[in-house]
Amino acid sequence: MVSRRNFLGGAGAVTAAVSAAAVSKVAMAALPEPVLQTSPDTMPPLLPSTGRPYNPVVTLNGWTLPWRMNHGVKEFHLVAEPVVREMSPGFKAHLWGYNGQSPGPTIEVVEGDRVRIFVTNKLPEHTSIHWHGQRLPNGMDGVAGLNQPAIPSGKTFVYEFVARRPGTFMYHPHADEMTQMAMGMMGFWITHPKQKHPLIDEVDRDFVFLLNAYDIDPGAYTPKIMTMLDFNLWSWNSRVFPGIDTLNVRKNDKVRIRIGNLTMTNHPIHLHGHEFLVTGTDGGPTPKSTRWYEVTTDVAVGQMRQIEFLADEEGDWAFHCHKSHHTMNAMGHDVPTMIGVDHRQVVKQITKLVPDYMVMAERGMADMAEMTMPLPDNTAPMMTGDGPFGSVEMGGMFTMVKVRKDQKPGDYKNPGWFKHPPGTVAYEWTGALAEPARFKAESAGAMPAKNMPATDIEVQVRKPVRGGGGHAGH
Ligand SMILES: [Cu+2]
Repeated sequence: MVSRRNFLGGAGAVTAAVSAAAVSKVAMAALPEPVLQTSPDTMPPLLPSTGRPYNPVVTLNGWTLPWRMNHGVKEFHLVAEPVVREMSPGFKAHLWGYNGQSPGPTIEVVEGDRVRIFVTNKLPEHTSIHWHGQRLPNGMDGVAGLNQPAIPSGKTFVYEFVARRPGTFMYHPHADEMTQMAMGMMGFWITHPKQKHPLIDEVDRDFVFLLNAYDIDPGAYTPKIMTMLDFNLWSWNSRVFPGIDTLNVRKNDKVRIRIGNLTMTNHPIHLHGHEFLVTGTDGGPTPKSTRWYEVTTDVAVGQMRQIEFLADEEGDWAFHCHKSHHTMNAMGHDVPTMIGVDHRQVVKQITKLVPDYMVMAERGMADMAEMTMPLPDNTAPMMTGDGPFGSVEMGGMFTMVKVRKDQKPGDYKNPGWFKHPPGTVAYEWTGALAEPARFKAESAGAMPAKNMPATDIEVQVRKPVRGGGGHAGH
């Protein structure tokens, strides 16, 4: 729901109220009314009501900022402020963002538009906005100290420039950048082409999201801003699975997805079931001769990537970062690997001291998704998400592209789980297994088993088999 300025809810309200008081009411009255978003839902595409027409994008778990047309200039009003962001159901973070949410709203304009952006600072410290990737006058580039004085708390600055080249851009502070980006200040910017462009195809669905990361201790609300690499929440638009909406499309839709990376590491983004082309980068549309099909594309820090594919296979297709630690939620990374270790003697000793002691990960980590160890009040389970066949055992940067033949054009609603045609789901085999095929060399005894190096160290292990594998043979 988009609401007008009246949002000061949640525990971030104290800081917000204090700094908001510093912004004069008279000054605000002359500005375009700042539009606020209080919900983390995906807003349907915002069709342009004034200015040149274009096909709007859909921001995953986000929204597009409406503008006011003032003598041919598109005027937007961004308010930098503390926000409460629901990162997944039941888990809220106290972030900094724009107009009620983190990330801020997507700004959509058309190539050649003159754009004026009012930026009101309701943070407890100064800020600025850098318009990442844009051609603009040097003094509008937003690097505090270099291109402009920083915007003090309580003040409003104006940025104005012509959106010169079509493409995919981002915006973020360039003042106390480490803190402000770790707190969630960022947003997306799309400049649509003003006419048919030889390198920019029209598509049926056009999705955008930012890659961002947070380090929030389980039970806490505020990110640890000093973290450089070991983040525990890998998010898309400040949401973690199962909080990230699915990308719902109609079969045979041409789909574009634009991704920007404002974390501190690269993310190989992987789509199941389809091949895509990288049709655009931070520098604009890619020449056709440079495009090749892929199923994974790496998005490095500070980059934008635009992928396109024909959604011609029905189903619920996983779409995620391929770094497996990035499809996990809050977890410690210093836990030793326990696979194959028989804890039973140790557990007996420990439970004398700690009655509720629970052994983790002696058969792998999959049990983590189902186990019932109590979590602190405010956090996201490490891996979770119920699918039609059980736990999906994922977190973080994971969602699905849902392709359906009966999804209506322009309908972005989640169609539910895919109904598989009979005989098209992997199933348990209960018949006899055929003799394994062997290579000739193996049967000729290239390395007979009796010559295998023996070990005289007795290791207490159990096979990692569900249902407590036997101890026989030791
Ligand atoms: Cu990643």
